[in-house]
Amino acid sequence: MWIGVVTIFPELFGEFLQTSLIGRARQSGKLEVEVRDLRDFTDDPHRVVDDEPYGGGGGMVMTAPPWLRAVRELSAGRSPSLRRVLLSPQGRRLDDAKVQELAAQPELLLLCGRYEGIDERVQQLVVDEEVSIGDYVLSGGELPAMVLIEAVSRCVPGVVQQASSVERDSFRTGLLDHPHYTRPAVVEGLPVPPVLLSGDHAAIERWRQQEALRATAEKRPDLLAAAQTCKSQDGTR
Ligand code: 4FV
Repeated sequence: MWIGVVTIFPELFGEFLQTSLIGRARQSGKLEVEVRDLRDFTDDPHRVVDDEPYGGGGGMVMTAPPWLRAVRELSAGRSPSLRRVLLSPQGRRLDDAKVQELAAQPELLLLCGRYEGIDERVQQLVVDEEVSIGDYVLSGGELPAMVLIEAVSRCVPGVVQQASSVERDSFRTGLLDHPHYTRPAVVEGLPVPPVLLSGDHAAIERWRQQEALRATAEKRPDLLAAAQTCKSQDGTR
């Protein structure tokens, strides 16, 4: 999978791309991430990328020409199915279904805005979709881009050693994850649930299912409702 990123702070991706899962995925060639500085696509001597908003009001807006040049130059030679994604609060909320959909694309180009945002005509001319990581405003699209890269990378075959653990991930099953325990067996008087020490794998699987359901009902009842709706829609009930 190839992921291009356009940002005015390419240095923010440094350690993130060298470390752990993403670092290994890039080393193994399963993932290629190309981070480009938007300022390299300006043609003015001061490499300016922002200007005052038409209509007044505070803050600055990112001007369109560098973005149009950047997206078109980075799209050249890429497959027609290249998905150009602008990270913004106006976007569709990122969830597991969207992660899986984006992970199925061979190539993604991520646009990271700053300031008050990017001139709207960029979205109209060279953006396929907007994605938001949540209903709050950040100072830039870089962290959302890293969230998306990490989530999508876990879906790339072979990136997560234990593929089964991805399949069992929260949300993939429509439920939250079951509780996890490891040594020591007693923590400040709190024991491990005995079934987990029983060696009875069928009983352990049943317990984990029950605990996943309980955690979901307790912490995210909306997920249960969604699971019910899906069930009724796909006629399995
Ligand atoms: C954001 C989000 C986000 C808005 C103005 C960058 C900032 C600044 N992106 N999900 N929430 N972006 O807050 O994706 O340009």
